[in-house]
Amino acid sequence: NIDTPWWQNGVIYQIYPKSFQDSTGNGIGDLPGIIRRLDYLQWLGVDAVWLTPVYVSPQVDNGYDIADYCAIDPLFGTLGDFERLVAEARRRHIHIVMDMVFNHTSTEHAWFKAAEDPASPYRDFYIWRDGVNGGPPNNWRSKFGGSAWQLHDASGQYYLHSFAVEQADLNWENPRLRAELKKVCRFWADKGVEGLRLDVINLVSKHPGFPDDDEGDGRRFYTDGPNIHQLLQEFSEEVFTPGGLMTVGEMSSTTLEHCRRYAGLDGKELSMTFNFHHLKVDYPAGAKWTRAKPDLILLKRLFREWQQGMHGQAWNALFWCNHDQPRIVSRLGNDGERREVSAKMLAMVLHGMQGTPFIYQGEEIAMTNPCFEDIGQYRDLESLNMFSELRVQGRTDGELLAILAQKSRDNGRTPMQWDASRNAGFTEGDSWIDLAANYREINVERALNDGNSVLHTYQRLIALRKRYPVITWGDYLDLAPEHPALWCYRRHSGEQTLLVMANLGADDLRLEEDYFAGKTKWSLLLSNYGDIDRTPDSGALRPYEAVWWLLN
Ligand code: TEU
Repeated sequence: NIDTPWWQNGVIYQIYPKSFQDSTGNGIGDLPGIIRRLDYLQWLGVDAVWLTPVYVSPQVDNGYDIADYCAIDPLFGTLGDFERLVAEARRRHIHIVMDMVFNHTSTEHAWFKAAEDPASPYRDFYIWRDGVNGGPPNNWRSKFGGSAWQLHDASGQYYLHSFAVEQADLNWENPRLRAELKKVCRFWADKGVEGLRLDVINLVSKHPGFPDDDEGDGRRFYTDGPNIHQLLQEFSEEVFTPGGLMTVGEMSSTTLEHCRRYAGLDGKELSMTFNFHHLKVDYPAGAKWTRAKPDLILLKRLFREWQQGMHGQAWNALFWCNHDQPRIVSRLGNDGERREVSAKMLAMVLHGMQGTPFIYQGEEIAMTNPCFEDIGQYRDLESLNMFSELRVQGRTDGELLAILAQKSRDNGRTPMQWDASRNAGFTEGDSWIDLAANYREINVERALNDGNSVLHTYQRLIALRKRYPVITWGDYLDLAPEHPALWCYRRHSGEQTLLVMANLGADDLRLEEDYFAGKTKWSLLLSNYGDIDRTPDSGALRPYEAVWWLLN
């Protein structure tokens, strides 16, 4: 209905500009390159595009270390290119969502340069503390390894950096700092931006007194800090709501209770939240840097808890992939001979749920992890830091490369595979990062020409969400929660019932129960095996088979 905001039954496509489309031949994707691909995104049917940062940055953390929030880095083009992108997207009814990295700036930012002088009014834009016993103020660890504190020799104090040394945390207790960040939001809203993705936004309220992290591994960061909700309410009242901005908060290590408030339907804070619990089912005891098989029962339980816990209260952002995560077909599917059918299955499971689905560039053609074999192919500082840190602890290069091949953030950062030409049509120059070697077989051009491709399945799923309100508004009931391989859930609202059935495994699956409740009036909406005459009583699912049924 007309008063449903666009993001409640729409789909958002995430672009990592550095790896999407290069237009200058320098091997790095850019804004004019994105404009060239808008017709493709319109064909796909997405409602919005989220760009990860394209602001002025030294690129230590690929743009998440920002040196000027209101200027486009020449690497990606000009502000004029951005304004053209907004206009061209709007012509195609595509909203633009920008990435706001407000927990920290680059140490090259003018604010930080000024703040290096203790007498500067910008000093308390950041978090400075005296050392303790000749060492850092506490035992907090950076997400990228090492202490979260860096000694600033000139002033003799330490500054906090939850991420890289070159990413200094901002002091959100300072109202003057918050006023500057509100101006940044308004600057981009005035340029036609209609949504904001808020980077690690639940880290910005720091625990007063900065006590040692005596429980965790020093990396608890004290997420969901004491006044985080007030801070978000302030931004919502003063900027997000008046600007009509969609907001999606990236919530690192958070809880369902917090997200019911962060993403509450009352609109007091944000529109929706990303949480990451479902993408840690292959982190045994929370350890990312290990090779591990995913726990699929836990995966279903987490989705069940969040779907039911948020239903009618708050709004989920649904995703499998992003620029920090490995490719989902390699992680939870089968990126070998059953790549396409397993990728379609994973898409069908996610897109049948309540929330706003995000599609990360390349996910729609089932791009795989690149399986780099040499540490020299990696670019991500989190991965490179991990490699050197664990090597010192005696792990062999072979072991570490095997872990990186499964867990590195670079798995999602290889260039978009457009066609079978050199560098998959991404660049005519030398790419900043290697492409996956399979781009001649896995690319958009080939998928467009194959009506049974993963790409066409994504296009159908996006259209189905618009056609059946039960997908947007229905409740969620898992019909086989303890089954090790069957994922079968029911969505119901008003007079519509959708049944999603999926075989998560590589073997045929016999269905023991009658999940159709004896009803015979089910019609087949979608099958990843391309069936059109399937009936509900088949009693079995083929490997990675997924089916959507609608009760008439
Ligand atoms: O990511 C937040 C974050 O914690 C990531 O480091 C990710 O969760 C982790 O690497 C998974 O192990 C955001 C951005 O998405 C990421 O690209 C940035 O590096 C990070 O914040 C700092 O801005």
